[in-house]
Amino acid sequence: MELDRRTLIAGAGLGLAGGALAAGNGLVDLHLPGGPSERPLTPRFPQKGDMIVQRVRPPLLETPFEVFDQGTITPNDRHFVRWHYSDIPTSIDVASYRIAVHGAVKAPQSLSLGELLKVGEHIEFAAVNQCAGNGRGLFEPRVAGAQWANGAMSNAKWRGVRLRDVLDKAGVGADAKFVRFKGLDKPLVADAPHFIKSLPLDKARADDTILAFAMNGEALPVLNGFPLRLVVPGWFSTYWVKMLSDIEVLTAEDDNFWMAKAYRMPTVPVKPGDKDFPTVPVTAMGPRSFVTSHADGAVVRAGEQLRVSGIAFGGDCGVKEVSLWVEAGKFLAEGPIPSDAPIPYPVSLQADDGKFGFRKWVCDTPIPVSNVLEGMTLRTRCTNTDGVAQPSVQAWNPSGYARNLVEPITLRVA
Ligand SMILES: Nc1nc2c(c(=O)[nH]1)N[C@H]1C(S)=C(S)[C@@H](COP(=O)(O)O)O[C@H]1N2
Ligand SMILES: [Mo]
Repeated sequence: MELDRRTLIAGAGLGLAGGALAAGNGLVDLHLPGGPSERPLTPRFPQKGDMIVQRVRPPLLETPFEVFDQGTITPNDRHFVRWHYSDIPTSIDVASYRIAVHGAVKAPQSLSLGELLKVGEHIEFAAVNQCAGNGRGLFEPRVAGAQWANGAMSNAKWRGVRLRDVLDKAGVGADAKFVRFKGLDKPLVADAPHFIKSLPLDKARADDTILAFAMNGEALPVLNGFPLRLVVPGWFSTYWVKMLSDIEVLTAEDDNFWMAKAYRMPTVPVKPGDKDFPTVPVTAMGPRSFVTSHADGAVVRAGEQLRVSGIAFGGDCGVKEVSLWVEAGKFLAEGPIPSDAPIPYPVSLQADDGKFGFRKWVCDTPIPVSNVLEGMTLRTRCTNTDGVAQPSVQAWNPSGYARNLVEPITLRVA
């Protein structure tokens, strides 16, 4: 791929003027409990198709859920978007772009993209990019932050060079402990903390931690981090620093705001209002699964034979199995799978794109819709290859991170 000598002009700017939304494609109801639930749908962001607008400045764009039914790879123009600050370069001059490697290294580097692409082998794999706050808007009681439904995740084939090869070019010092990453985006106010994230050295040197220059065979969309981003498959995308420009090797744990204060999970049960509880950084993802053939609240006909399918992912390992329970009757509230639940329907896993990607699942038998029902509830549960299954109830946390419980969808019978 020709990345050198290319200047990308991102059109009218990344933080669109509010007026542009008026020319959108209507509203989408995200079925969020406890708050306004409708969001505009617009194709008006550069290199993006129809996306759900959670925020304009900085751009927070959610993938409409039906996209996940169209294939396991999310097209680049439907891949979700999240930035913390709206000062994002709208034009990148690839010829002058440099990646600095410095800190506890023997030979600090300032690499052009051309040089970076030559540091080692290019590898490619599918991996789910999922915001730690995906599904945050579904938490009850409500928590602060972007009110995402479950579309703050996407799957792509990432191609890049191993971070380890880049680190080895600079020669990592014996006292190195963490590696810190920064992109070209900046806070709007001078004293706000630049968005920077760090990985422990062993994760930074892992076989599949890469600096990706391509996504599904094309250059990254500007909003997804053109020309280069960190990809840490299996870990939440807060670590997947976009428009990467600076790599710093540290000799101690990183105490910057985004590591020491933000993106942390309580290690003990907490309730709204609790303070000063112990926390650890969010890191690895857990298993998840979804029905995609039918939307929550969809209307089905009595007598119909439902063909049900969806997607699953294992988190930081592959998918072992997906179970599907169907309960008939009145709408059932969120909660554990009842102990008298019927035997799950048989589910087959489809083609495997590698352990970090979405896996399609299909229910092998048509599910009959009885004509005496008001509705039916479908629940799916993924168990990953480490034997970890989605929980049926999940502890609340104040930032709404790492949601992965079994989420029922209800179908209305007409
Ligand atoms: N440079 C930079 N990289 C970043 C962020 C950011 O604000 N700036 N946000 C992170 C977070 S929290 C998420 S969820 C992902 C989103 O990646 P995407 O926009 O490609 O979907 O980018 C990550 N990388
Ligand atoms: Mo995120």
